[in-house]
Amino acid sequence: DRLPLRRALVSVYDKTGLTELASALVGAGVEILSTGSTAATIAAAGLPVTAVEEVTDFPECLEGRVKTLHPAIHAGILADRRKPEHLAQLDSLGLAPIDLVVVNLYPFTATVASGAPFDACVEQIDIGGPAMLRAAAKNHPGVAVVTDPAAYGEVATALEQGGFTLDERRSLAAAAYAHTAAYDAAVATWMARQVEADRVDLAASDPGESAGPEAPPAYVGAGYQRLAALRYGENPHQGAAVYTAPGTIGGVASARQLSGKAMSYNNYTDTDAALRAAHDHGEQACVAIIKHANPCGVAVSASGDVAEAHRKAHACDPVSAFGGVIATNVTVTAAMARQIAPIFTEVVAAPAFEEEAVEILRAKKNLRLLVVEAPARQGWEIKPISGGAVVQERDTYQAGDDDPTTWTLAAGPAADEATLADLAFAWRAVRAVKSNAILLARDGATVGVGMGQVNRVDSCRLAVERANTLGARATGDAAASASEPASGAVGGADAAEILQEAPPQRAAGAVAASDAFFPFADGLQVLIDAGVRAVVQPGGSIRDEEVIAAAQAAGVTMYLTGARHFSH
Ligand code: 93A
Repeated sequence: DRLPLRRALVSVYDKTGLTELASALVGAGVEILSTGSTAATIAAAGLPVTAVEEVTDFPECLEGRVKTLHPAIHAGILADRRKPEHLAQLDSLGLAPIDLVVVNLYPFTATVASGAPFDACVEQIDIGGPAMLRAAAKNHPGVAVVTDPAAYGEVATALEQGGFTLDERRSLAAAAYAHTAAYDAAVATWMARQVEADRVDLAASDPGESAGPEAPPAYVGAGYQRLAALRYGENPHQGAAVYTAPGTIGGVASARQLSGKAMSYNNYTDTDAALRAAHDHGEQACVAIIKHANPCGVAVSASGDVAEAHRKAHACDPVSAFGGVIATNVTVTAAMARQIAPIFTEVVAAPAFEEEAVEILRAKKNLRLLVVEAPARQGWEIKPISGGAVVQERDTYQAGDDDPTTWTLAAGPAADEATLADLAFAWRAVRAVKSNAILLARDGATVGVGMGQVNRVDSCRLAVERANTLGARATGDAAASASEPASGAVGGADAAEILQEAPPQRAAGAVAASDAFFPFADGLQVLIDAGVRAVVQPGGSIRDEEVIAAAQAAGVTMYLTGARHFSH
């Protein structure tokens, strides 16, 4: 299925490897059509080249804005070789098919990064290049498309072998679409920021002295695009920058900021965790409040009232919610905004905000408002390890194991509808908690979260303790956090008022979820002793029998999911 290459369109901003490519093409008898300075470079190397203008019979015009945007070019790229009528039409129009498109685009991101003025950046938005790449990629059954000088070697090899195979053309097409998608995402993100910067005082967004480190070459080579330098990383002595991943649309990296200070490194990671938590509950309106990558509270509203979900999420742990990041999967209403306003909050992220909500929250100069559709669901998660990296597919809910209708009742009476709904909520929410994770919930809200412990029994103790004694312990914490410079908004009166809201003894009657199996019955026993009445967990321990027997003896309902959701 190799298709011979007879005619190539070459139009490249980056002239790296161009003469070598052109001479390989000419050597194999391929006719080269080319634009302005690309054609000039090829001709200067003493190689034959046909100017695009000769094919279009139309001059390059508007300072180069219109070069290849012409039916004579696009018909040549888009004609379906498998359809005789397409080829006949080309013939009758006096046109010939184009078998190979080699285009690399105007350096938009580099121009933005250089600090060029607005109009200069706009001028570097390539229009004709992406049009050809997308056309050639669409017609990959007959056309090969190349965007990266690093792939010119593959062209030379293909020429020796009589052309590209269909599989090769398909991979090239996929790479071309990933490239144009990332290119447009970079333009869209930049432009949205400009629009907002005109409306809002984003002066504080200046990252200052720090230029931030460059991403490792492998990331850049893979199409990661630098979005901005950050003031610093996890700590002030660490340089940092934010990049968008190739081909990813949406997600926190390309969020649209409506107001507030510049996003920090920790804001980005906490917002990502908050979005992931808020978007794990399907169609239900959900609010997640995150601090240091762990939830201070997650809640849904059965009636779709986002303000109610926020009140419930906040009540889980009002102390920790100070300085937290709030995310929701639905529009932030004015009512929710009024609740948030008195609480010192770093970021509010949502797919949309009511206009009045923006007005209310914009008054808080430091609060960052982000418009984000949803976190990325597909793709890879990359974690560096010394000497390399580990890569995994993203964890998502797989209906097979996460759907309560597939759970196995291992102990106690079958849950009634309301209890099962709470168990399902707890099971979805526990994925947002760093392992070992134990989460207590009732009425669609978390009431006690035990996170990040190195054994499960301590997580159980922590979850119960937080559910029962948070209000009592909170006084000291609130005073401490009020003295931190960043939490100036936490007045003593506010704090005292909110602390009153934490109802004591919430573990009794709650349901619990465990992100992985109970290796012993001891952790479960802590929950049972606290009055937890139903538990969901993956099961699969060699001591399952012992664990199930403990639940059975206490009359506690226990479901096994078969799946686990570690998050480290
Ligand atoms: O200005 S454009 O958006 N209009 C076009 O018709 C067009 N055709 C090719 N940009 C266009 N190109 C781009 O020009 C290519 O993507 C490439 O980056 C560049 C090559 O121009 P030259 O050969 O003059 O250096």
